[in-house]
Amino acid sequence: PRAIHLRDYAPPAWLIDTVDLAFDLREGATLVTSRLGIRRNPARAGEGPQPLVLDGQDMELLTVAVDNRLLTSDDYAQGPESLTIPAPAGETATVEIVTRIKPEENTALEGLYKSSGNYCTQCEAEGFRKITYFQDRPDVMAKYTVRIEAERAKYPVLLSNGNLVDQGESADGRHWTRWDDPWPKPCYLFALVAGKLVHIEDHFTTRSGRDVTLRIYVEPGNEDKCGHAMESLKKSMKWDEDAYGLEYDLDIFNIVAVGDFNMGAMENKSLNVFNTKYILARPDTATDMDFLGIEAVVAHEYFHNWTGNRVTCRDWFQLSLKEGLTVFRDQQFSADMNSAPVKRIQDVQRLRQVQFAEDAGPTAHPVRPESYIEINNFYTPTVYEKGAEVLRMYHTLLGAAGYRKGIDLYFARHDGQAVTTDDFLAAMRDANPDVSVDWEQFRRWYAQAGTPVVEGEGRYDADAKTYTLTLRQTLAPTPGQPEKLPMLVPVAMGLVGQDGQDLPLRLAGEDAPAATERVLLLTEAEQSFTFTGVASKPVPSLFRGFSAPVKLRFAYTDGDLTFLMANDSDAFNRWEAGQTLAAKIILGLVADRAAGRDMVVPQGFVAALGKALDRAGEDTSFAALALSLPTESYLGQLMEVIDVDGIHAARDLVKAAIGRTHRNALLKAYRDNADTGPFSVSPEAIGKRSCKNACLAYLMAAGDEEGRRLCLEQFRTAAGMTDVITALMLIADSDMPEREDCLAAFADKWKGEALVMDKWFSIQAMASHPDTVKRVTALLSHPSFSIRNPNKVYALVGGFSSNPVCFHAADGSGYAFLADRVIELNALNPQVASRMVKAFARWRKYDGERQAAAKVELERIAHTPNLSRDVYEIVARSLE
Ligand code: BAL
Ligand code: ZN
Repeated sequence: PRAIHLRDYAPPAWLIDTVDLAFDLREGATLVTSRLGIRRNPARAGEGPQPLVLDGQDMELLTVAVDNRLLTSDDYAQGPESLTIPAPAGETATVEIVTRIKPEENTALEGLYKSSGNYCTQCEAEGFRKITYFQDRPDVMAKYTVRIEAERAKYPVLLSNGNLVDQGESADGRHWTRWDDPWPKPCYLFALVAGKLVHIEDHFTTRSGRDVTLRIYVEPGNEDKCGHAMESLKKSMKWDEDAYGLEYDLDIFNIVAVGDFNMGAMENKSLNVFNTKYILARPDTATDMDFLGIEAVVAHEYFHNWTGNRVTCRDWFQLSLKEGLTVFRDQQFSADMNSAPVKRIQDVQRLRQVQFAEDAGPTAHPVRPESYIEINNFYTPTVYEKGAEVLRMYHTLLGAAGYRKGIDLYFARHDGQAVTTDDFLAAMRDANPDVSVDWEQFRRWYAQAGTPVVEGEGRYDADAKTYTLTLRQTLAPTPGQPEKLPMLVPVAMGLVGQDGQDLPLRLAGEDAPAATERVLLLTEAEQSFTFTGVASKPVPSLFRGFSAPVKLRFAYTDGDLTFLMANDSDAFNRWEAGQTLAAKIILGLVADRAAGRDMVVPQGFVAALGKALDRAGEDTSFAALALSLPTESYLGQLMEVIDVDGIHAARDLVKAAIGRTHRNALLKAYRDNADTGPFSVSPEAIGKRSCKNACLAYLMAAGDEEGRRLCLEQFRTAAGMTDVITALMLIADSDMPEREDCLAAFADKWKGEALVMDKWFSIQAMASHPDTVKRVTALLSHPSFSIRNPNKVYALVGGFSSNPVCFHAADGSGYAFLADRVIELNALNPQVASRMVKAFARWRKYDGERQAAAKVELERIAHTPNLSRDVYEIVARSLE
């Protein structure tokens, strides 16, 4: 397969101004007629006549006409993935193409396909080329009209982008609708839905008085699970007006939820298509995390209407232009709707878990990649989550008002255009001429892959009353980037005095003390900052709010960390201090075990966690996070060679010690937070549930009899899914005799609810039992499982491949299981196969025996006939 390079970008020879599509949906063969109004691109005026080269795949070409003249097959050239039409004579032309496609056979779920008997589309990134021949690239923006015709009884609802402008009946029980989207858009935002769907409806009045009809379409029976998504949509629309001054631009906004969907959701203009996972929620079927996920994803897709749709990407290397920005916007929104520190901690947990891991492996790539083989492989944590951190750094460097000026200038300059991350940076820079930031250096956040490491040390001079902070940054080589330059790293920080209060911060040479928190700019490989007038030795609090996506290595003592846990005025860093201490303790135990020494949990650490428990009543959500230990996979990232069993054993031992030592306090906190009143997803109610369940987990880890009784009781009697599923997860991970009965009872109750059954699959896949691989293999034949449904694959196969112990079983059985699934999926759904194979990417971080087993499986996949571009790219990079 051929790589595509950013450096080869050239504007298209032809622009497409209008697209008129007609879909004749019929089982077995759907006809698509596409009428394109094309125009020579003035940007390439000097180059003489250019042919019109269109992308197309997996379809039958029936006819091609240019300016109403039918071409013969001698007139055009058809390649396996293209159609080349000789240069039309004039400056403009009309091209009409008729193709036949078979959505019923489309298991890749890209282009037009069927889900539960309904037609739907997914065109980003390059699905439109499976519907009709087209210049399938985001810098070709056109106005669309769409006619859809289908059998009325089976497909009463026929939707596309924009406004419904006409509808009627045809012969043979068929009917049709016509849609007109007045906003020019790239084809990846095209959408069509046809099916037997019901909807809920609401309205939103924009700040300029436009009445927008909001509809959420679902399969019949799910109407009662759409309320939270609708509320989230209305909140998003209001928030975007208030926070960004951005208003909705049509009279209708439709969402359709489908059960078979590769991604979470898709921001098609005015017709968002969602994975049911991010729409459907009822207290008894969805967890608090599900509710929060729905709020965030509904907001994310809505926010794309401006950041992505009105201003889109010039090419797919610019994906983070819309994704990094839109993730940052949805993070800001969720922080405003819920607890800001809790949201920040959760976002950083995710960044570390998935993005830092990506940055440290063979698939590391910059936020703006330089090349790709398959663009679907670049919808990554780096483009999304690290991209959002880059946006957050603009915000940190410019302040809220400066950031907003940059955003306003970006839209003033680029509304209706397809642009680059450089254009975005230029708008931020030009709107803030007084801010002294080296923007060329800042640009390296887009260009250089890898997670910078910042090492630091502090020196207090008691006589001079100065404190000197020295910071050093390094960035390790990543594939294709052996040499790196220093980054511009914003370090939000404070100095915490011995009384626990933040000290005024005056750098040498400054007159008056500045505030007690400031942002230092680390721009050199090594830099020192000397603070004056520091009365006594402080403890530095660095990267407050996680002000840059780096790894900090600072020589804190256990005492410093315990002090920061209790005193740091920055909530994020209070949590961070606890995590750093926990990681240090657990990895120390891992080393003891590896050296054959007894593992003894230090009582100081257990006592420090007890203090967090004592303060649980002050902020329950924060307490739940403060009580949680770093995950096994994150701990693995901190080791040279990941000691799978050692990490698991040490972490379990620490959990059990905490559970035993603080038994009474845990039981009390559990009971204090047991009653959350009538169901609500308020931050308070969620906080109480997460605190209670964190306590239960420790009691279960200690094998406490009362804890076990409470867990069973919670599983059997709780009304909400958060409590039920947490209890079931703890039971499934235990050796309790009730384990099998509980799992069976849950499946029996929920067998009709696909999303709930996904939870059941993933709980079993993630249990750290020796029989997990056998169980997961057996579950492939369960009537509720289907390898063709992405959510099921993510739950069972994806759940298993994130199981830190069983997937990495020393005998290689976990690796063999995954390889079998990847090979099976490769033929059905390459995108999903590729997501699954990424679990192998960090195979070189494990011991020799595991490396050998993983390599065998990667090579087996590499030799699979008809390997998709998607899987090939990941496997090839992994084996390099
Ligand atoms: N654009 C793909 C789905 C999303 O990021 O919103
Ligand atoms: Zn997005």
